[in-house]
Amino acid sequence: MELSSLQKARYAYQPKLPQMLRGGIAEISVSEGAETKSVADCEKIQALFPNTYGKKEIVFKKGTNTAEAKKLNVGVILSGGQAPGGHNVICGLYDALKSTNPENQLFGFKGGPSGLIEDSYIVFDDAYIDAYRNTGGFDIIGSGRTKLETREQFAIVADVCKKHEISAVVIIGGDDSNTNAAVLAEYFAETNAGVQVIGCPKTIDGDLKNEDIECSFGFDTATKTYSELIGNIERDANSAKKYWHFVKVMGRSASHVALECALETQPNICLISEEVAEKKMSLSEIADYIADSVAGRAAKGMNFGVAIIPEGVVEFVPEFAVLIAEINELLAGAKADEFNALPTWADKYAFIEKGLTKESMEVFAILPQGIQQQLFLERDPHGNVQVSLIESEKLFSALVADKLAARKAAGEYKGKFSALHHFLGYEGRCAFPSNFDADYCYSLGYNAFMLIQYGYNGYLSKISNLSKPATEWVAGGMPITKMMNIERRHGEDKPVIRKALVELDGKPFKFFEANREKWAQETCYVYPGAIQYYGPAEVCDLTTRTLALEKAE
Ligand code: FBP
Repeated sequence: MELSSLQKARYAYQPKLPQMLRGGIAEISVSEGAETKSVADCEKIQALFPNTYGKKEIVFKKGTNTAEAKKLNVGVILSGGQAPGGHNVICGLYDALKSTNPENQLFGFKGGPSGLIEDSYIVFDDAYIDAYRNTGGFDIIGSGRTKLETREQFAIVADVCKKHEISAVVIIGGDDSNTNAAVLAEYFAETNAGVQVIGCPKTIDGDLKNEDIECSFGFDTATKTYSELIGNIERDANSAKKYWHFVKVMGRSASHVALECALETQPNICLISEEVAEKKMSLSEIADYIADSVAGRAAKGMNFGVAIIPEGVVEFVPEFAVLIAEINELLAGAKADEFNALPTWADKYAFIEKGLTKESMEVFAILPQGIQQQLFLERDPHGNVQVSLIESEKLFSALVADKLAARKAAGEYKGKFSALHHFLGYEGRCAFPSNFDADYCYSLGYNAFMLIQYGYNGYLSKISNLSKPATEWVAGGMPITKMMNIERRHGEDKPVIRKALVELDGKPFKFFEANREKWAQETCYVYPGAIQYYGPAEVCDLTTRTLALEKAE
């Protein structure tokens, strides 16, 4: 493989650890805090996790290491969507493991959780690990979205661990994967399997966040990458002065990514899905809101602008959610075949008109034909609409164009509206990790080893105080059950880690809310430029605006 100059240079970067993890494993001791309880539904969670519930929060500190330095084999998996820094979690884990005892072995199970079931693995060595230090992507061992959730699967994992004398598994994943990590930890405890499970918080979406997890890794790099591109688009818009750019950004459900990008770049418009749901906004109201900015700017001679659209927004529009539910119902079972057999779109449209309620048909009718067809033609294997494939950036620009045409006809608008569309998603998920993510991830991995060495099971590797320099970060662990509550999923009550949506009374949203009117009518763009890896710390080690605002004293 040919290496870029940056890749070679990044190999040499030494990630920063919190002070308490520096100076060698022999000098790290542990301090146990209070017993924990889950954020809600305590009795139910306790009943489901009798062996791992209520354990103590722990913090590492400088002191004599009292853990037994026995030989250890550890397994690790990457789970779910890529997030910059995943390689460094593995590097930190590997370095801690090997510095304790060079005989220790790290098994990387390939292709995500399925690697554990299929016993597909590699054993890392220095040369292999060194080729991935401080790099983006998950290609070190690959990832996957298979869920580890049944007792049959757990029994296979126990056998695989036994075969390789693995006494701990590190699961690097999002809310679902860490939920499954907690269930697996409970299974191992109940069956005395002699295997510990440690989770690490990953996802660019930023929705694995709570009072213990200040942010998931990958969010920093992904939002900086998107913000660079949005800043470039803003500069182009401000140069050419002839286009409105509609930029959809990744984030399956929560709008943390969109909000952070807006805080970084100050676009004219940024939709926040959680606000759309809270205010029960209709598609027409959202389109009017954007059209007001387009028209206001046009009146001042500015026929250009930038609008950020969060990936998941349509699901948060109440009338759209009802429409999707009705379409799923309309095409359930054999009715899908009947629909697919209809020869023309006109025939299909008549079928749809007959099957939807009047209200949903009104919503359907205002959609551009391309989106209407997407809703019916591109469905998942269960026949459901694939909401994530809906090109919402095109949807909103089309709805805005309709609004503006109506305003023009009424003599209320005289501008020009020419829209361009972008989707920023995969280009941010595997970028070289920022210094923040490189440091944070390496620390998470190193810290995961400390939790293993001290014998903890069902814990999340926790690094906090993240808005401060890395030396002041705090390393420790939190029982995963503390973050759980009961939620209804697919018709069943399930213990899960609560997904964190954007808080409308939180400081990041409040800051955005206080400024957005000005951004909508004027041109207040900020051009963040590329991620800086070398240079002054105030440029290179900057955290996200979200974290800085949340932790502002
Ligand atoms: P995770 O929650 O697994 O970290 O993945 C998040 C994400 O990147 C979303 O932003 C996006 O909607 C989704 O994955 C895309 O999934 P896929 O990689 O399967 O296309």
